[in-house]
Amino acid sequence: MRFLFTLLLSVAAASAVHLTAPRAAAHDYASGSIRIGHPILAPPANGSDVTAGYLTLRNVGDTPDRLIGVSVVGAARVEIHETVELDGGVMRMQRIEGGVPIPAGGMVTFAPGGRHLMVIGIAETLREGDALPLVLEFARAGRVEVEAGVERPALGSRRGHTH
Ligand SMILES: [Cu+2]
Repeated sequence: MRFLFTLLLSVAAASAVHLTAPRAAAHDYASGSIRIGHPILAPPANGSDVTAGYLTLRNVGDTPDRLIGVSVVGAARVEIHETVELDGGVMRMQRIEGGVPIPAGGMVTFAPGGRHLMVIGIAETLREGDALPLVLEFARAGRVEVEAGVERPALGSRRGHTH
């Protein structure tokens, strides 16, 4: 775990010196009652095959749904993690098991400093402006493939990758 810790700190450090690339408008997707907002992957540190992914999930229906599976084409696996702040301000990352509920009329945010996708074993070197297919599977809305652009997250990147 120490290796991963060091790696992720260097992701945060590397992100801090990236120039902001010009971006097209945020891209959004729909499947059934689920709206998927602006899926992105943070640019990995040089040589790293691990990074974090962020997006928003909105349920515009009147029935609860659940995110039950995530994969990225070109990565070995994706875990759902949550960054929590312990007593004394120490940040720790933990894996969320059993999927993520999306309440009827509710929104679930994956963002730096909180819940995020941990993308592990990325086969190719990713740079800002690249994109990978991200496959989300919902209990009700089913399976949907979106495009996750490689982009530096806008908010709270200082805290995004601290274990
Ligand atoms: Cu994580």
